Amino acid sequence: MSLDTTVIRELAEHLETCELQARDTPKITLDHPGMDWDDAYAVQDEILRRKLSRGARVAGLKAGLTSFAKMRQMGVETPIFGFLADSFLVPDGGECRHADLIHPKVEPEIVFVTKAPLTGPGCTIAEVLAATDFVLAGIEVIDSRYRDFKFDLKSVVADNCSSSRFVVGGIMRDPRDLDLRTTGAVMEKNGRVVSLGAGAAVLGHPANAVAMLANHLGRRGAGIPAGTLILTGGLTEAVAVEPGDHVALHMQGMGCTSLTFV
Ligand code: 0L1
Ligand code: MG
Repeated sequence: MSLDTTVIRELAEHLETCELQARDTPKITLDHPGMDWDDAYAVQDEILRRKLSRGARVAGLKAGLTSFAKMRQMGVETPIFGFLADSFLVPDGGECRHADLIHPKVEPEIVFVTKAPLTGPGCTIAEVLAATDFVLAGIEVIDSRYRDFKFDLKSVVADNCSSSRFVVGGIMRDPRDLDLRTTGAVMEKNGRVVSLGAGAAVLGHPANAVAMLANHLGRRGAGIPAGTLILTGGLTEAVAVEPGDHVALHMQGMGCTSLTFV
């Protein structure tokens, strides 16, 4: 760690205020160029602590930048991890207020829900599949707090990986019945196809994103509890949305999931 506790707290307050007030900010590493990965995750942890202290609950966890398309879009090679608060959840088919966000984008994701704890390091894709209760379709709405998307990876991690809203579908599937590598996804905006992909786009198999999350948490002395919902990362590049846009995700074998920006 290179930043002291006071600075970590100030950065968390700043970034969370930007999130809650839909205000953008220059990336935080401009003022703190020595910020390391532990500092970045400590800022994210402090944002979580602030939300929990006001009565929020953790609705799930997420892996980000797990697809080759997203890595290319961002010019990076490492996934990142964040949390989902209950206030981020939008009901399937529901509305999301665009004015509450800065410059939102949507991405199609395969969602895992665990039935047994997972711990790392050394967690494998086989352990993830054995510990998975069911999978669902999901749309993540990301909304980086950084002005004009000018950020670096540590700033993004501190900003809880741009987490903002998410929707999950209602059709639960047993991963044993599916080949998640070839599970196809088609995302439409206002009835027009804007992105399409398959599960293998996420690290070869989306369960790998869950294993990497367990290994990441294991290095920090934590794990994935049973009953955790996990967004495994966009199968495609993220797509910008405007007020009035209707976004629908058709995930093979998992039905259609949607939301409208109002
Ligand atoms: O969910 C994610 O893939 C995180 C993306 C973080 C960077 C961005 O805001 O585009
Ligand atoms: Mg995502």
